[in-house]
Amino acid sequence: MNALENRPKITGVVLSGGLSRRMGGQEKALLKLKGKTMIRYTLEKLGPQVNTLIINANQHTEQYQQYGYPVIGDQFGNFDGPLAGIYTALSYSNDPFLMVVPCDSPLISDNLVERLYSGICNSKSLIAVAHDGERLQPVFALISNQLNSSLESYLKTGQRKLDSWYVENRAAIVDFSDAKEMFLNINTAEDLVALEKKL
Ligand SMILES: Nc1nc2c(ncn2[C@@H]2O[C@H](COP(=O)(O)OP(=O)(O)OP(=O)(O)O)[C@@H](O)[C@H]2O)c(=O)[nH]1
Ligand SMILES: [Mg+2]
Repeated sequence: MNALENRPKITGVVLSGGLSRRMGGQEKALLKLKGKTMIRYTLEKLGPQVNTLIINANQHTEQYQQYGYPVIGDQFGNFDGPLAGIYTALSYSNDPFLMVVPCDSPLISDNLVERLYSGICNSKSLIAVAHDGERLQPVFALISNQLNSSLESYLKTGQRKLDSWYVENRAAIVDFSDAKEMFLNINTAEDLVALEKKL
């Protein structure tokens, strides 16, 4: 049976609500890598692993809408960081789980969601977050929709750090040290050129 039929529904969100300062303010998800925008790589990889896709972006909404998925802007703060995007997506989605990925890591693996979902099942935690063997990768996480109000309270206290919200909720940490290339993160024009050469 298909993995999607065996588990609760999952909305996938591509977080693309940042300012791309290290890219000189150019919306990095919309930059091309081998003729294809970075966000398209992410959407194509994540799409088959989830039931619904949404894009979280605060600028260039019309361009994002061309991918055919709902585009939602942050409902909290003003470029207050990735947790604001996660809160926005949790509020928007009615599915039991939200799969969060960033817009600037185009090499995500085909079994990312499956492995994080196993982390949830094995731990009974409401969050599973990826670890690359050296450090936590907090924008690669599977989060239960039950945590919507916990996150709202956390943000209202003025806190913005993903890591400490995960600790507060006893997130399960899932080891991806065997697949760490997926966390390659394109923040600068040099990063983009280097990956283009590698592919
Ligand atoms: N929704 C939302 N997402 C954000 C925000 N800031 C960063 N992100 C997302 O979080 C992920 C990691 O962001 P970074 O690469 O660290 O930051 P960035 O703002 O995109 O780029 P820099 O300005 O160069 O740091 C990316 O997918 C960003 O789009 C924000 O204020 N709101
Ligand atoms: Mg980044």
